Amino acid sequence: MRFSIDKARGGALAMVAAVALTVAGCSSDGSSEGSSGGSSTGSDGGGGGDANLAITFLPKNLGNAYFDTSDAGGEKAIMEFGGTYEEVGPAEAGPDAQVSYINTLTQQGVGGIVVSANDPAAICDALNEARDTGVKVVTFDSDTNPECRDLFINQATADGIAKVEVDMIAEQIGDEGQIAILSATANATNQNAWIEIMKTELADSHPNIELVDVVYGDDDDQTSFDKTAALLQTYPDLKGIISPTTVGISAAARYLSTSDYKGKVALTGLGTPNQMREYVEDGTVTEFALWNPADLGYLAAYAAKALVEGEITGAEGDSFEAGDLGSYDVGADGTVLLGDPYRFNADNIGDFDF
Ligand code: RAM
Repeated sequence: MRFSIDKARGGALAMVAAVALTVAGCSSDGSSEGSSGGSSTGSDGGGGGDANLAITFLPKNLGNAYFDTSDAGGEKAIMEFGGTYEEVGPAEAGPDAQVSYINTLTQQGVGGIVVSANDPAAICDALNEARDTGVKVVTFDSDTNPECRDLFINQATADGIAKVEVDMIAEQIGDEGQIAILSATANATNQNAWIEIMKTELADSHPNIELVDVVYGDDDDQTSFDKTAALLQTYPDLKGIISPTTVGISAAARYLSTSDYKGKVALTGLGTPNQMREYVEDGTVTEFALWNPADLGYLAAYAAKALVEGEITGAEGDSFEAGDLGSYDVGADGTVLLGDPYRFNADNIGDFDF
């Protein structure tokens, strides 16, 4: 079975290796400022002559299994090409929570920052100040406005991600009834783009499904759990929930699994197999989707390397090598596409470990 569908040469191996790295413990503690909060591996320089291959990953927040896996993929790539890996980030996802980390990285003179943005605009000034000093900026997972970064590594098209989620909920509730969305933070670029397309897709192709509410769990486990409980109380006829965030869907599944709603209210969206396995096995969840976060981080690290080494500028038509994943092209708006979303269910979830 191929996972990152078009580009999976060695992708499964990268995934397994990345899981091993995650288990080995690459993530940072949740509170420290700047690079002191991150782990550091690899060695300086080696792969790029004089190029500054000190590359730091800055996730939306620390303590999120999705980013543990994606950033481990980045670490694997950086170790392959002989750079220096670090991960820093805020304990809680918030629109400008990453600004102080970006400023510190700029002062430290890193070569590249790989960041998933909690807000399309709030970190722009800090990123552009970094770029003015020569730092290359790659967004991955959740973009900023395009003028604030050199490249965006997109996990899958927004249309594809929105459509798979709408298709899954429609299949699970018989294409009719009330549904709600439990999202991440209210400003998240990625979730907001997907939600807008989901609304259009529902209106165009599923006239008997009514989206009654969109609520925000802030990519915080307890907030997402509480928002799930509130949704079920507020809407007694609710037939299903879409949660386009790995934090939200796992918290919602945990709530449903011990409630009277288990097996009656459908839950789907975007999750990691390891966080969702028990809820698929106990019948709380039928099917959900995601891409390979380890491949996403791995690709983003190689993109940063290509920028730092001056091999590409991020212009449309540029192409670069991404280790085991092969060659990638830069598309419109400085975007590189990883692949397609993938559906996980009882038949295949045992094949995955991340
Ligand atoms: C959460 C984050 C991340 C998103 C995944 C699906 O981990 O919000 O940005 O891509 O869910």
